[in-house]
Amino acid sequence: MGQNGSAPKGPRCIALVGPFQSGKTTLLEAILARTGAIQRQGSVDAGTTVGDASKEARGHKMSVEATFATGNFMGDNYVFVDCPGSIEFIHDMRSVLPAVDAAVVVCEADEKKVPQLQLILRELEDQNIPHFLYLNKIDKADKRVRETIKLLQPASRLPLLLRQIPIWNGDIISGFVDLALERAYVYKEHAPSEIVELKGEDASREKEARFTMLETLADHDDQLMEQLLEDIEPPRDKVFDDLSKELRERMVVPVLLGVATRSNGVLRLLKALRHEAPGIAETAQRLGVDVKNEAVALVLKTFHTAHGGKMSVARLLAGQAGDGTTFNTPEREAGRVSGVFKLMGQHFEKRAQASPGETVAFGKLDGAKTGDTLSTGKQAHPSLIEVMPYAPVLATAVQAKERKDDVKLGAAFTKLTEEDPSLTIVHDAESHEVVIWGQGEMHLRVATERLADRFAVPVTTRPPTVGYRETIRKPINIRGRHKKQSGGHGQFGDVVLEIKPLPRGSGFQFEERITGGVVPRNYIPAVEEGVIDALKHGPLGFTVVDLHVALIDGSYHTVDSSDMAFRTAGRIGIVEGLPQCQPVLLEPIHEVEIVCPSEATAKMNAILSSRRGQILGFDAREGWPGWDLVRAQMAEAEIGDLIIEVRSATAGVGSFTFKFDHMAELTGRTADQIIAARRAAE
Ligand SMILES: Nc1nc2c(ncn2[C@@H]2O[C@H](COP(=O)(O)OP(=O)(O)OP(=O)(O)O)[C@@H](O)[C@H]2O)c(=O)[nH]1
Ligand SMILES: [Mg+2]
Repeated sequence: MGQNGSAPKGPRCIALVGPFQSGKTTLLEAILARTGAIQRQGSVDAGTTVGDASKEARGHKMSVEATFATGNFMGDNYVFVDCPGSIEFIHDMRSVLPAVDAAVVVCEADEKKVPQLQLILRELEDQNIPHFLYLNKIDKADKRVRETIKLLQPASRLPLLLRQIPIWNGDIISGFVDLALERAYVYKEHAPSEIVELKGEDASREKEARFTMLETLADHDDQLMEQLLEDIEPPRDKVFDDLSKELRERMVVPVLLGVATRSNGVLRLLKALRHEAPGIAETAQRLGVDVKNEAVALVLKTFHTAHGGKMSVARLLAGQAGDGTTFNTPEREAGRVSGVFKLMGQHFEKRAQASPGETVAFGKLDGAKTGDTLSTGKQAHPSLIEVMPYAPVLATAVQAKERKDDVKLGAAFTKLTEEDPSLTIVHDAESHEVVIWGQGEMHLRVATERLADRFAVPVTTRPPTVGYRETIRKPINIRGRHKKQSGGHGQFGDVVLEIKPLPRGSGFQFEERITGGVVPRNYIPAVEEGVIDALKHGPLGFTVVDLHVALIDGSYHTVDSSDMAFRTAGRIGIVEGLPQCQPVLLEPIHEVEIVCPSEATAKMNAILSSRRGQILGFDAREGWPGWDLVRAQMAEAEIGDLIIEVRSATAGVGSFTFKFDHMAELTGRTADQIIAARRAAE
């Protein structure tokens, strides 16, 4: 496919991804200005960009969700999706990637961001998504581009293919040479670069760099290899064909240079997308869309408008869809489209029906969720992608600031998790807390801000209660006697209980060994109830577990005994008995698996030891060269904010999963503090 040849026509969807703060939102702004979608390029620092328009994003000066913006370039319709860079908000990128034709990975010449880059490239490699690298912020470059490529290459499994070299003016990059076109350009601020003569040292550097580019391309093209060996200059169209083919077949990652804040390198990027990136036909094929006269769409994001209407941002992969189209998912009815909208950041505009390849918002698909495959055929189209659950790493307990908002809070949670599937809401039956689980500190902060800003339910937060328990270490026999004689009917129950510790994880067992009817059969269940009741709140303040209670003796009164009296007697036995059984605190211990770049493994070691962690072993992380996996056992209380330390020791990329393992005895100062805190809270 030559520069002027049969580039795919029609609507495209392009993701802008990349490490934290690399300039994606700025690049989107530059693209929109360049394509005339907006009058003037705004800036992140001034809070005037199309992306990051929500209160939370502006407030934190970072992207916290994907922004969709529509533009037109040389007659084709494009939707660009500006994805957040922080790993805590990676869910929005994951939901969008499967449906895009290509991604532009915006990155910087910054060694610290290489692991993040690797993480993102992984996603693209695993999902077979063609991608360019846009090496941004070259206005701040302090190294040679070739060195930067060397620095970044380990993050990519595919070879990075430098397509442009900079023109230096002293210490400043003032323009670039395009190695495929063999033309030199000087950058103009907020205007297309100007062609200049390629001469002198730049011309010889160009020859050398172009040869390197062609050599890489020739790795997958024997004919080109022959031409290079025989010193034959390959025709320009042939080079463009190879560039396009090798991008689409995921053999190389072309690298372009730029300065997003000044809109430098943006036109070349757009042209490369236009001529080289695949279009909807190829993308539908990659996804395995089965086109049989029906509309098929993938839901990329869900949001609720200020007036409460649900919007499903979707890419139409085949067929037509408009007002009144009824969509289904493989599992359920998605609903009837009420309104098709063009997206421009937080603004959406009603438009006519959508055609294949277009990315729009559909109104009122109440049964649709992010990740759903929508279709209109008699039989629902099978799911195109597998939606993976998100492992949460941090939790906060939340409560409506005002009691009257409790009901509203429930509805707000539904919308919140619809918009962000990487949040999980858990109602803890024991502590009566509502806990939000998420991907990190900022993620949870933004979630609570959204509850207030978007859904009008201000909340207070606090750390969730740890699931402590207590048990006993010594057996005892004890009498529980309840006798009341207050005129008229009295109350009488009398039991003897044998209380014994059980091994960890046994829970609670009850047994009756009454002989001779000293406690009549019909009262025995009441005794057990009384015991269970008392075990909910042991002498240390926690639920008592891992013990065996036997009813071994007792007495009754023909008139005054009752279920109630025996229940009380059972409870008294436990309340009076347990303090004599050497009660001890139990804390939940989890098995934790931390993944991190190998440079950070020693730091993980230190973090784990400082948090009473027991390291079980280190391994190389399977399939992840340069990464380690550290396994440890750790107390739940220490896992609480572990992610904050892990992230700060790994430039934001480390993470972990955890799973309950066992309860362990806890004594000493830490235990005393926990017990005292519990008493104070009660
Ligand atoms: N010097 C320079 N600064 C830039 C350039 N592009 C972006 N910036 C600055 O880098 C900072 C981050 O830019 P954003 O566009 O918000 O980056 P982002 O990748 O969208 O950030 P997240 O979405 O939060 O990951 C802002 O202060 C920008 O002004 C550039 O080309 N040169
Ligand atoms: Mg951004």
